[in-house]
Amino acid sequence: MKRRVFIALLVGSVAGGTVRLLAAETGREVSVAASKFEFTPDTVKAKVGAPLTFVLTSLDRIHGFKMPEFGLRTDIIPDKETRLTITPTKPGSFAFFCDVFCGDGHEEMAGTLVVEA
Ligand SMILES: [Cu+2]
Repeated sequence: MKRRVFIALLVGSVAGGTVRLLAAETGREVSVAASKFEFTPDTVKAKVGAPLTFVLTSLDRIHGFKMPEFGLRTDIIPDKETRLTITPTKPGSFAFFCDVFCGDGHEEMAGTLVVEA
């Protein structure tokens, strides 16, 4: 009897691990193109608890992609896809912006991640 309970727990924990593994995957993908001096699109929607992968490309030069609320940043390099996966844990609007100086309009180069519950 004890042995049967132990096996049931083992299966349960393996199943739980699989679910966590899936949740850690890339989820929905959203392509965002960086160019002087904008992100296209500049508004991206996400859902709490659902992984979202930004697929970042640059149309001209090196840009940056920074999301302070998520503690993330990356360079966006021309002719290369840069992927960044997040799993939002709370609803709200969160800024992302370029943090590599790219010219006179650099300060305006920003967008918003809108996370819905
Ligand atoms: Cu810039």
